Amino acid sequence: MEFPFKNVVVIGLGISGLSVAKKLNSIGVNVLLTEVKEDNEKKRIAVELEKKGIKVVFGKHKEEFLNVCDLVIPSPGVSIMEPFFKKAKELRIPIWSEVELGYQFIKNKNPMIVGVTGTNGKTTTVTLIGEILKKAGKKVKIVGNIGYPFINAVDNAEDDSIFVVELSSFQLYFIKEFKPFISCILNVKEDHFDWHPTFHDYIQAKSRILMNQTSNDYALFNFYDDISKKLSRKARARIVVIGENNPDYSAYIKDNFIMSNIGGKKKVIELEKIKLKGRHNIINLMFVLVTSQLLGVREEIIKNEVESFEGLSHRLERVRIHNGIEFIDDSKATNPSSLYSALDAIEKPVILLVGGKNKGSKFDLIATKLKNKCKAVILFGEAADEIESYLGVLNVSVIKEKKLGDAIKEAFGKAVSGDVILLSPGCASFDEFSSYRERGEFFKNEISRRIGNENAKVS
Ligand code: UMA
Repeated sequence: MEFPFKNVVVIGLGISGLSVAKKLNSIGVNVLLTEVKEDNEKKRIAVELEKKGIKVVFGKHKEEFLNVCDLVIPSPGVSIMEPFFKKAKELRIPIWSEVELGYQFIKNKNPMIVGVTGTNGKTTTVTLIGEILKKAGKKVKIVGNIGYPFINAVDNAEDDSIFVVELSSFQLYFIKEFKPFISCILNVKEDHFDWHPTFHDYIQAKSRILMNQTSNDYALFNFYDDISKKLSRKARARIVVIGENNPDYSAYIKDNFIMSNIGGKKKVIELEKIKLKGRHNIINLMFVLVTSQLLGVREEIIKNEVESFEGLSHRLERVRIHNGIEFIDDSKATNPSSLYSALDAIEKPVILLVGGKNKGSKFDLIATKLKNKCKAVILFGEAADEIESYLGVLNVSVIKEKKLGDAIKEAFGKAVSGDVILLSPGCASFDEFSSYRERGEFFKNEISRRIGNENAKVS
């Protein structure tokens, strides 16, 4: 491909920015990489990049960088409220996300792309679709928000490769031509108020997954979810509906089976055979089923993969059972709606560990759920006081701790046989940890430490 831009400013030296800078540099584009945070690791990487001719500037994203610039590619984590964008727009400099850049490199090959977005459940859905396609013998690239930039997968893509792309609102915000053959909007709940100025802005960003699709493409919607359902009105692609017991829908639940209408009405997956917990996961599986069927995968393969899938780490992951107490790591629940789904999925009395760094979410809808489901609520981290203010009016008794470690200690003191100790924070982890993964691992290690490995019984 003849790349049309000579001078590109890349914002952020993380996974995304690093991949973009290297790719553009490899095709002879002048890259200036601007990064606010200067630490030893980033300085080390910067030295390597400078050797290749990539200019790295630490500190504020200065407007003067735009003087010699014909394209800006921000990392997903750079909020739309960053003033640099305003200036770039004033100067009419195009802004692309890394996903758009990746698309530009392969668009002439008419690529087969499955794009999955939604507030919760994206990684689970994308992973399972990818696994099923692999089992069916397809050449699959699982990329995007899952942690592997799209741009890294374009070089060795073959004509019959299928890209399964996890898409955050941050990545969709700056697409231009990116067009999936199959789009999935799993659900849209309040989240990321630290990036988007309003919920409307977040919804708009999610809906951009539809904007370049045509009547040759498919758009899958979740009719259990009000906003996903509403967004179906924007679709130009063929609409595929996932929903509750309605035989006109493409996938629905009946007689304890996930039913499919693709290629004739039939029962495909028996709910009892599914290992994943929670209603929200059944909906994710319906998306997986329909997407795989649309791509021509045999039912038997889909059924086997879905039934044997035990879920991903830190997502309602049963860590162990000890003395009748079950420990569940749901550290990936970084917003209230995800916490809600977790509580919905658990039948036993819950001792809940909730808190961390709030992303501007409200906890009012969760409050009643907490009151009904939780035996004890242990708040921790920066958001503890704020969450407490939502619970106060409901007379839910809470304990507050500064650190997760202390909250876990409290939970051990409260739990008896038959209880669940659930880490489902409803908040980001960045006040105490570098990621939800690190927070989840800390939880698991603390449990092991407190129980002692030899006593622990995993079942
Ligand atoms: N930075 C700036 N200026 C800013 C903001 C950030 O210079 O205004 C710098 C940071 O100091 C840091 C770098 O930019 O050095 C980080 O960029 P980033 O936060 O975009 O992180 P990456 O490492 O590039 O990872 C990104 C996605 N991160 C986010 O969306 C926050 C990863 O999704 C994604 O896996 C990766 O690209 C590959 O595509 C993570 C995520 O948390 C998992 N996503 C959100 C979520 O799932 O809720 C949307």
